[in-house]
Amino acid sequence: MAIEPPRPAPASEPHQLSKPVLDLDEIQGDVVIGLQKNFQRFIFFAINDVAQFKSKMRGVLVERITTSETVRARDKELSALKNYDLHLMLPLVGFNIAFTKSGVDKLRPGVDLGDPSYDAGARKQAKAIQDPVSATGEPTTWLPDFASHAIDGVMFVTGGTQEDVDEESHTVLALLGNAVGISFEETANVRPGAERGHEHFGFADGISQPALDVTNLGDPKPGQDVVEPGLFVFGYGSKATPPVAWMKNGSFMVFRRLRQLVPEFESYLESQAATQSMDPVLLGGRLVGRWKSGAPMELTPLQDDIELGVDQGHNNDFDYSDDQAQRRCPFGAHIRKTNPRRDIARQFLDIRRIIRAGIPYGPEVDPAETAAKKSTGDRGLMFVCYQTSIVNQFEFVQQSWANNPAFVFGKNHPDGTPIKVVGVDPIIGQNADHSKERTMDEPVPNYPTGSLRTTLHEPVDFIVPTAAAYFFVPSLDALRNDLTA
Ligand code: N7H
Repeated sequence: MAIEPPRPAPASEPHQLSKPVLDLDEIQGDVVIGLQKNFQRFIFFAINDVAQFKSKMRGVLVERITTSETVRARDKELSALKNYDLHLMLPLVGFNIAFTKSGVDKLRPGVDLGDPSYDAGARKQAKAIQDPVSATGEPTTWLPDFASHAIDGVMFVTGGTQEDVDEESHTVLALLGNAVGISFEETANVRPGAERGHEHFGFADGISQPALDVTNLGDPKPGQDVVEPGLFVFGYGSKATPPVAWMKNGSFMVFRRLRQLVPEFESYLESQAATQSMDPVLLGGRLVGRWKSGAPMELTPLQDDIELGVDQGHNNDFDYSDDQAQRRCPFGAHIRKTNPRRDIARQFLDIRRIIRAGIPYGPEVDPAETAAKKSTGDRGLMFVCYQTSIVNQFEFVQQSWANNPAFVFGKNHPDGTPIKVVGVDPIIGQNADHSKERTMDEPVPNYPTGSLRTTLHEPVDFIVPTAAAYFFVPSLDALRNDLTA
């Protein structure tokens, strides 16, 4: 297998010799580490003048791209300054760019990047992943403004403040001039105050990611599975020889704008918990697999543990292997459905992993919405994930795991009888065609020791897909040469 030439390693670390070195100067910053972001502007665009776009990209824009190396250096600076609150003052502007199939076709007509789902695009794939679609397969819940415009690419502009993001967005758009037209744009932002780092249902996010088996991204955290880098970046490991040579140091990106029905979710927790004589906070945690603090059910099933929630040395250090009767974390919980850890063999797990880089969007819940138990504001998650196969990674997790009520397979009740319906993922599972009743096997009220159980009924999809697109995120070299020749 051809990999990057290994860097000479000290004699005391012979095991390092076979590991690849990621070319962090070539990989865009959001892919393997994640751009630092309080605010993120998503600028979806169409290329109107190919020659002009190529010349601006090659000439000036590529120099503005934030690489993974820059992101890594900023992370180091930030952690050094954390105790002094000075990190808030660092200039953290980031800029990345990616292209849909139609965008790549304009820049390199006829090239095939080898991923059928990328080729088809998110709109055509909506039906396959059971998003709500019309009889003709058109998504029915997408924002008309997004759905009605052609999208050749997206620019991510990130920063510490709204002003920084506005300024950089203005600069890159001015540089591009008439070369592009804006199809849709929106600024997302982390939630305020103590909710920072939490998504709109209130749960801490961005805790668990796969670690890459490379020499130059630091050591894995306890509990973090180490996986081969070819699953996320072309040019390494299993993807040492990409379908097209210039895909090296690139990645596929999935974008989904997921509206979250927060008052509806809260009100469901209240009413359902009442029927089970349990605390709604606990029920919420069991649907997700973590308490709001981030503390995993697997390690603290009966009460939240705020210190554990933020303790990166422990908050991801579990693998379900000693919880085969789902006494601690339900098989159907969101994080167990989307990363079943040792519920399945590594050879079937690693190939499905994704690197997530989402950010919340929209206003906080209004008291009137809480009172009415109904969303009027539009809020949710700009879900972003990276992988080298959209069909085998994101789509597989969404369709064959989250939406599939039978997954995880082969689990038994404490009396040894098979569990037929583990449940649709209560957070992201889509059941738009109502082909199956949404239920989840839930060993309440007498977990973690008893053998009684109940079935939770989930009448609503609490997440509504309102936009989606599939992109390729090229290396800087490809942007300087192959895509702009
Ligand atoms: Fe999920 N949530 O708030 O409930 N997610 N997610 N996700 N998600 C995770 O462990 C959430 C979505 C994964 O390794 C946490 O970092 C919400 C999609 C995976 O143990 C929380 C939305 C897909 C993991 C949420 C949403 C995934 C994960 C715990 C949409 C893929 C890691 C924090 C609005 C198809 C699992 C953490 C692991 C974790 C929530 C979307 C997948 C709190 C609200 C679309 C792989």
